[in-house]
Amino acid sequence: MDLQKDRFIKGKKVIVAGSGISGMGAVKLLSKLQANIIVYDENDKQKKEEVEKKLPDGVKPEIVLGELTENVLAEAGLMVVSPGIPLDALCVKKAEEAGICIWGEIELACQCAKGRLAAITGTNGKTTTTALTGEMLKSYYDSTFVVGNIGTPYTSVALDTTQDSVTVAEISSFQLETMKEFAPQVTAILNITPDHLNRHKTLENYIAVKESITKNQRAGDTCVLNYEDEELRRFGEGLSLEVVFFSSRRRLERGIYLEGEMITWRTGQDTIPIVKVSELSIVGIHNVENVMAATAVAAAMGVPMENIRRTIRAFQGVEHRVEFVRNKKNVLYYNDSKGTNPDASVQAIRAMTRPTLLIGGGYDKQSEFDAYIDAFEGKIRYLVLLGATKDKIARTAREKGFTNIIMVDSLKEAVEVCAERAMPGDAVLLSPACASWDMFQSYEERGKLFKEYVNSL
Ligand code: UMA
Repeated sequence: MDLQKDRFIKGKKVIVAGSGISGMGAVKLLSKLQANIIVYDENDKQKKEEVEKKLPDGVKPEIVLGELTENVLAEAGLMVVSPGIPLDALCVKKAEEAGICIWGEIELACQCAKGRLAAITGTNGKTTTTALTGEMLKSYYDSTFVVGNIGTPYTSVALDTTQDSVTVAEISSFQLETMKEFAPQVTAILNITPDHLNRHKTLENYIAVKESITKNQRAGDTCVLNYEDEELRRFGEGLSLEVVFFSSRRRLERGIYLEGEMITWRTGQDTIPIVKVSELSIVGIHNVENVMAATAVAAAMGVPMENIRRTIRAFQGVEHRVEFVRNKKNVLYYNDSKGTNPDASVQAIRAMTRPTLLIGGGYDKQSEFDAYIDAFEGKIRYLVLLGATKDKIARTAREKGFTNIIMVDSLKEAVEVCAERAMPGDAVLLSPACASWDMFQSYEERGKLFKEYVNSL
């Protein structure tokens, strides 16, 4: 590792591609390793001063916006790529042609971090599972880090880790594409349903990239998998690792499953009751699965079962994931801005127990919305649509006989329309089934604005 760092980093020219939060994390780490940093961002609509404001204190790298020229590429040894930049982006292609080594931001962090690492991926549930696993680790270990797609770049804390640290990372398919030596001791793949197909092109590519999370694991390492996902079951049966399966639908010979109300773990000899479903504050069967996965990951990281139980009972969930916002005139408002693909939103719709006004639509990832509409099951009173996908979703809904559709131009208008039409006893749910990037910086911004509009009703 030190060899790699010396070769590519200390005193060397390193290009950080992307000036978002990953890029800034990478700059922080690279400046401590005394690299000669260039921050590159394709977006030339932003000003250099805006990028400067985001930089860590006292760090003044060169900033290049727009075109990546040969001059900038000359003599660079490494390009650290942010997850939002696809590998076929022009800047990456140019760097490759110039013989520059390409690392993702997570790979850079792994090359520099110490201690043990658990990495969690999957199409849905990874933020909740990572947050819960993080709480379990914190209940037992003094030095715990919770990083990755959840919002804290791994690079921003990698140099604070020690041999005694434990880290749990939420890892997206975008981040997996650029892994080289990334080797977590424990991994989990929660589920795989079609997502980000505009980037990965085919479902096969997307599955392969998700499963590559295990590629550098060694005998004795653990991989936690959802038995009810046929692809993952097949994958797990072929792995020569310690595989822990979990299932919310059947009893397993070995693994974690539901025995009536009780989440139960059957190991070789023992049957261990964990907690009852009624003890969870987070709702829905998908959250039972998240609890099962977090339990398996934390146990593999050495957390005693008593700490795991205590943490599960106290866990209140994460922001933007079926988050209760407000009760106004007996209408309950929920923020599920993190419903960024149809499958995530299906889970949120299923978790609703009242007649619901649903706000959907957003950035076009070329998803299909049949499952989203099928999940309505007579429960959705109005579908309020906005964003790039609104016509596509409306078409699918009409084809399936759902016509209570209202088109709006902004999230504010969506909230107002819902407030006008909702009756006491209803719920209003923002669960767009789409990413936010057509109208907002991020799903967090979308969720925060939703809460602001709801709270000012
Ligand atoms: N950019 C380019 N060229 C491109 C694309 C982007 O220069 O071709 C620039 C943009 O102009 C922008 C910067 O790159 O200035 C943004 O980089 P980024 O998109 O990688 O975003 P970050 O702010 O670094 O946030 C990323 C993750 N974003 C994405 O993967 C899109 C965050 O996940 C993550 O929390 C953060 O790193 C820390 O690890 C968000 C997300 O939506 C939550 N993730 C997707 C998901 O969960 O479905 C994968």
